[in-house]
Amino acid sequence: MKTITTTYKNPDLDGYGSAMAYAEFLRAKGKDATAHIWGTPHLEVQWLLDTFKLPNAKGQTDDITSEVILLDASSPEDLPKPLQAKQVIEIIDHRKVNDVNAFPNATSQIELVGASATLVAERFKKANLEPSKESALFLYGAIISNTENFTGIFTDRDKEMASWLKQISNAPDDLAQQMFIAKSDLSGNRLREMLFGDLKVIVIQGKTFAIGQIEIIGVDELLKNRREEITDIMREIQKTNNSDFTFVNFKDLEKVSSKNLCLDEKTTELLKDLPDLKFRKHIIAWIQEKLK
Ligand SMILES: [Mn+2]
Repeated sequence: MKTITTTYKNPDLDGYGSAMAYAEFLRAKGKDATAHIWGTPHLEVQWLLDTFKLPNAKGQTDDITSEVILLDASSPEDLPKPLQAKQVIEIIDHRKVNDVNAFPNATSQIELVGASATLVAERFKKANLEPSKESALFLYGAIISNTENFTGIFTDRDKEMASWLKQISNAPDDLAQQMFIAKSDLSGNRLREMLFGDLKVIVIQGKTFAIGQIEIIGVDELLKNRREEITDIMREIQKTNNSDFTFVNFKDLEKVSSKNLCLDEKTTELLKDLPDLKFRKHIIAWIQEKLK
């Protein structure tokens, strides 16, 4: 039986790297496993692949008979089409809001660590297996990226796995810095691609929210120089998704601060008493609570 490891479409490094490394883990266990990725991965993924000449995942597939393992994702809407929920036999994720019950044949490991990559690394460690240099770099990069180099959300388990993986991968000491600079390059069309690529559309109390997210070094400069362009893209996002509320969360990776740019008065009004929440998922949770 073939096994597909995958994650949500247009993945970040945690999704991509976890799928790649877990396929390697399964192959070491004698399984016929391959990572398949849908859409366009985030810039940081492409940067890591190019800079370190890492192997690419396979592209999308219409194989609806193989077993599927879902990483860094745990809701049916995250499952790339045309894969079926019943194909999924295992889920490894680190988010609180999940929907594992929608997968009738899956076992799941959901633990609130900083990255799914940490959970995958721990699988290697527990099985006394050492990941290849390439997989170690995928997982290390994913932990660094997801925890914003240990300035965001993380646990001791993430720290422990990161130092183990850094040794194996022989990653440069300034990998985080290099990666953050690379993903901050939103020149030309990249800005639009980033806004559309990392868009969360969610319905809360019957209202559609379209929430973009930009995590870069240099938020102030970006807002100063390209504000109008960003507003135009937000208008386009609103039209495409027919969203009632539209805003973008800008997180500065150097200053460890965040700002929200709202498309209209109504959205500004809704967010006016938002406390200092840096992460999109926390902002969403706050809105869910507020509109209850
Ligand atoms: Mn993740």
